[in-house]
Amino acid sequence: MMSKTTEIKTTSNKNIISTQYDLNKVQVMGIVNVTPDSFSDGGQFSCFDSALKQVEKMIGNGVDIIDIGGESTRPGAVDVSVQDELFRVIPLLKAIKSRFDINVSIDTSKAEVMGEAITYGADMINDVRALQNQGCLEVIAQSDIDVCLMHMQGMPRSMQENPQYNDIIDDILEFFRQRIYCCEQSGINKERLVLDPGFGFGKTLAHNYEVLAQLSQFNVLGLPVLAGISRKSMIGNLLNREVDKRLAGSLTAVIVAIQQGANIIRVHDVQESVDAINILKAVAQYKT
Ligand code: 7PJ
Repeated sequence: MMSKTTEIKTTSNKNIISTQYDLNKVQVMGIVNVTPDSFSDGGQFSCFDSALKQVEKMIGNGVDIIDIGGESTRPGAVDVSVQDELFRVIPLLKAIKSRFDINVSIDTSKAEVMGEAITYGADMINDVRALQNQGCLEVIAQSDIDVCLMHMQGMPRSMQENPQYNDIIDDILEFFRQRIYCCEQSGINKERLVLDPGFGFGKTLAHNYEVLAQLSQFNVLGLPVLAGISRKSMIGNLLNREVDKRLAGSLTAVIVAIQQGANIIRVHDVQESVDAINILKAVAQYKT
């Protein structure tokens, strides 16, 4: 069961300058949102039910990790209480773990949710606030699960107002170095960490494309890199497409991210993303 997670831990990327990459180790993380705003009817039961169906379908399509999110982190989103988040996420985690043999990541920034998620068998914590909230480092240090540390400038409510950087790549690298240091100081082994530049989190359209173009620079830290671009406004705003018309743009960005050394891609459209990876693999066989 843990073998897939182990793969994340052992994935190292030495292709900082060259465009070679280990396609066989690329992992697909499937997004399962259990926030009321991601379901048109908003009902808890149907939310749970349809989430479980979605998970089953993703597994059939070759997903490696299921990422469950109970807090909306969209620009302008308001805070969710611990109780609400637990209520949305934990029953689904339990249900998935009792039915399927699949790695589960919990997308949360709350120490209490992290603790419960660990108790009920989560394989990874995906934190858009990179364990900066109170108590998070301690909870993670007491466990042995993997953690995704994401970069965000500002907070969801206001992060898109006027993001500014000296040099976005250097600034994100410096953030990663600091967070890795804090993790290690707290007793969290570096081998447990995954890094994510956080597309759309306190970044203009130009910032997002610069990060995508330069993604391989984050491999210098020797940790797996996760890219979450699927259906985001960096696709929609560039192409002028509503959220349900962003598949072609999302897939193209996924392919670029993989060619730039991404080890994990976080996507809504698992089947299509696995297809894209399989095309890359077929081509890679004949590369000289
Ligand atoms: C990300 C995330 C991302 C990681 C969200 C959305 C917004 N976690 N959670 N990376 N985005 N690690 O999916 O559009 O990019 S929520």
